[in-house]
Amino acid sequence: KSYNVAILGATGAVGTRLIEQLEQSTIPVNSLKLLASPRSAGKQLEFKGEKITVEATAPDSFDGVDLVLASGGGSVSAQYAPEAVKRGAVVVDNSSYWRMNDDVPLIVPEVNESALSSHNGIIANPNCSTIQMVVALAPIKQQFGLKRVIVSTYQAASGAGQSAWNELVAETTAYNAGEPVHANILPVKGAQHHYPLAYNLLPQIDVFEDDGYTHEEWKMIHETKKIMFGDKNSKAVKVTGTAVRVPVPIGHGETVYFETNDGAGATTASIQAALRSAAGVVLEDNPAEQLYPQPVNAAGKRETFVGRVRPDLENDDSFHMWVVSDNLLKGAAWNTVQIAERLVALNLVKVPEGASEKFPVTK
Ligand code: A2P
Ligand code: 11C
Repeated sequence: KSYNVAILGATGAVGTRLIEQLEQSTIPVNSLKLLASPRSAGKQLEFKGEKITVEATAPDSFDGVDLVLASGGGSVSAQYAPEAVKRGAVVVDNSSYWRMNDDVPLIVPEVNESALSSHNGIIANPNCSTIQMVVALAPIKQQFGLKRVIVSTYQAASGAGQSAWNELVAETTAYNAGEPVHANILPVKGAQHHYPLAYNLLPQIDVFEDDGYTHEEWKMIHETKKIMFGDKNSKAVKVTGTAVRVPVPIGHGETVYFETNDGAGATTASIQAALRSAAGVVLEDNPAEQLYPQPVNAAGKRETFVGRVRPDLENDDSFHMWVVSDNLLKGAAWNTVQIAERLVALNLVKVPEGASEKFPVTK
């Protein structure tokens, strides 16, 4: 069997990588539609050496489509995912819109693939900074349990889309030429104030909630609990963190402090061993050789890289580690295509009868 596939948001930073990752995947593609906004209609992009013309997205774009890979943003997925499911297509959605819906599994294949079997037509891909953290924490939780996580992120500009990445490059060029630096996008589109990222750090990713945490920080809390503990409000683990944008084009870094179960016997060596044999993880951890993960080395790779594993100096059963991954690949395009590969392998590319009623079409 081969599949009629559509990529929604095909012209974006993640969308162009969805095309690449699909090209390199094991999914048998019968036909591919590339969908974007009317601004991109008529543009041509390549898939397996063939030019495909980008189309403006409309509800009937999904007629005859089996599988949709979506990365056009929250409002685009809110509108079009129900249209696609109504027409019998299964949607793997990279936006945040559907992630917390109880009828939508939130999937990182290395961590909770089994939750795929209960899908209703929409499967959500988590936030990039959540994905790489849970890939590293899952093998540790499996062997030693997990009570608490405190994360600080060092997130690349491309996480905020192609336009934010372009802005970082333009700011850096202007700064180096001694010209005035203009910021119009970061920290978040539509905000009251914009600040330059070049030669700077911005401790704001997405908008602030009333409690002083940003929406990005809340996403990491709820998504980690839903993926690893099955409930976005699980009390079985404590999770908190601070999300920071850094002037790096690709590759999020994270320092992760974690507490394993009391007396579970975790040691630096046993945690390193668990990480070394974990799916999707590459351990790069040798201080004597100055070996540790770096965004420039992770860019373009599918794996999550982990190093600097060491015990906390005062808390028992507690450790620190440094986690890096390509936010556009494992954080987005690769995880999405990997979910689709698993759906194909498990024969799950079908909308269960009546399931589309869970996602009513809205105008
Ligand atoms: P376009 O390039 O035509 O604007 P990024 O995350 O890099 O900003 O990319 C966002 C993606 O979502 C782009 O492919 C963009 O297309 C697409 N997109 C934006 N708005 C819409 C819309 N209303 N309908 C369909 N696709 C959209
Ligand atoms: C960033 N993590 O780096 C964000 C981007 O929920 O999919 C991903 C937003 C999301 O800005």
